Amino acid sequence: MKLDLKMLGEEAKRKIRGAKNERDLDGLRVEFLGRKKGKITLFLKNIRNLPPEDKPRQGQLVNRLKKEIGERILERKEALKKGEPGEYIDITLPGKKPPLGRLHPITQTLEEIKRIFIGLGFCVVRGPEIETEYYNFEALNMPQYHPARDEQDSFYLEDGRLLRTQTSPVQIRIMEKTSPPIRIIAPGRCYRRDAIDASHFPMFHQVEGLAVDRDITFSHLKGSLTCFVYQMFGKGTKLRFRPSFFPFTEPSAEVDISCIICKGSGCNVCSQKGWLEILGAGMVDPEVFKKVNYDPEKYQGFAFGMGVERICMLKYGIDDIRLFFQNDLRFLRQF
Ligand code: 2NL
Repeated sequence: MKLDLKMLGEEAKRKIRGAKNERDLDGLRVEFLGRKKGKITLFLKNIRNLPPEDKPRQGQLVNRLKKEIGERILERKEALKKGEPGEYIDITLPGKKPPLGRLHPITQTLEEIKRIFIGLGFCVVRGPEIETEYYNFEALNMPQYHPARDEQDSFYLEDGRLLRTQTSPVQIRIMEKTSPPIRIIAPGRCYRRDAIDASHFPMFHQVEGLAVDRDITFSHLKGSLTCFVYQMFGKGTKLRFRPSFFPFTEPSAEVDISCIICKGSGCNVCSQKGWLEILGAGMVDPEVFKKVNYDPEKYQGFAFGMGVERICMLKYGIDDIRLFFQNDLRFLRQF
């Protein structure tokens, strides 16, 4: 009985604190103190059924509560008139969890690539996204009228400069300023006038790498890229170097890894080939060294370039590059 009265008191006080206007409070007065069916009034009426020795004590308790609730209703009315906020805030409730952000999957992949090459002794370098034709093409052994320089393929500015189509110009700029040995990676945004489809987007990210020293060989390239692949895709991944061509490397190779889905037996992801192309690489062409005043008789170098979106798609089994740029949280929250 005592406990019920206490709980009733708490209920009444809570509701009074939460009342938003005078009408709420009038309703509460009826609910608790109403002459006929008020919840506290009923307690008072019930006293006559109690054993005689309990009557005085209980009567005192109920009357005290009745008085207190009456006073609180009046107090709250005054407070509302003064414009105090109608809502009662329970500061003991746990707070709302703020939604946690995360890094974009491309940023995460970029960070992972950087971490691996930093571990191999490479430095991270940056350069401008707007380049001259000299740095973007000529210094890379792509002279005027080279097919890769087609205006249809690049975003040109009115002044003849263009958005870089790869991050190699950054490495040219570093070589101009620094003498060997160098070991650098150049991550960043690149731009090409490609029609958008599942594997092409006009803006994408690339990481290029370059190592120049005396006696650098193709073996150094194979060792470095094998180490990268083992860390990025797992120790059990196989690598395959296929002969290829780039104007800025000779010899050149395209590097495949054994399909991370079927492990080489053939599936949809690798189009039944068992292999996935992940990057291009080669030994720096002597013509490139001449452009930056390095003596090709004295120095050798290896270089490679990879698309970050492609690496990320292969690592996580994503089949459409456009997902990276639509900012759909249902996609982004999965990383
Ligand atoms: C690809 C692969 C590649 C390079 C980039 C490079 C940079 C300098 C000198 C020589 Cl400064 N090479 N970068 C080399 C081989 C491949 O990119 O698939 N590109 C379209």
